[in-house]
Amino acid sequence: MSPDSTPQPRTAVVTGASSGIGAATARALAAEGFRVVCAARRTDRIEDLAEEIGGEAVTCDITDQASVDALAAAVPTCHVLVNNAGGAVGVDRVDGADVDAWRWMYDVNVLGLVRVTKALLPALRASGDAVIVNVGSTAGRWAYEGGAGYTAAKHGVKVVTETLRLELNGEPVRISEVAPGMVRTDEFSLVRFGGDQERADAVYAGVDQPLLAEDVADAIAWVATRPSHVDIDELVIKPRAQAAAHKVHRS
Ligand code: 8X3
Repeated sequence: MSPDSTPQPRTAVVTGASSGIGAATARALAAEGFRVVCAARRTDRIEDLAEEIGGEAVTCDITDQASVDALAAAVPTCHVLVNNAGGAVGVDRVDGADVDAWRWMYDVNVLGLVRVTKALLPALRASGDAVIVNVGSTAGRWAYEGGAGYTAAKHGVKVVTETLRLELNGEPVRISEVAPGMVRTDEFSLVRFGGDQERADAVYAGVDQPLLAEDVADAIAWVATRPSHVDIDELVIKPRAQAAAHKVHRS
């Protein structure tokens, strides 16, 4: 409460907010009444988004400790942290692994999440009632050929989430994982295939309605707005057409 007793909006931080699931989540949380801190590397994009939703833009590269420290310094109290930033590069088999690409995937998906979580935990604790939502993946549940650089990292997200839940037990900070399957966004597959639009489009070819970023954002906002005593450990969300990594109905 402010001195005049006007309720202050609760603060949410979303990483990777410049596009896709992150941008959609920032919008969904703003619609739920949060003041949303949009964090990402691309300043112009997050400034536009922050203006649209009445939030704040903080330029942040989660692979850089000083950048993450600056984000934490800008957020003294945080009620919701959505660790969304991440990504995949390549579809190397293990016997052809590009180790630098694998290192990048571990850094952005796992270490980046750890850097941000560690830096923001004091602000989350200070809120007295916080939720961390880690955006995992069905890649954190299933192996598939050519996927190990990414699936290993996303399995890492799952295990870090489970471990932190044990370590935070008794504190007013819940931790959840929302794990999407096939989501058609502008960038995920394009980045994975180094900008090859044809290969990126082929991922979704013939699939009747892959998930959209807004579908996942809706799930994240739901997880983040449960009553304080309700912890959603994990939520796996896929399109109807996808039963498993190798079982996708295509027309
Ligand atoms: C899910 C993407 O390609 O690993 O995040 O199924 S994929």
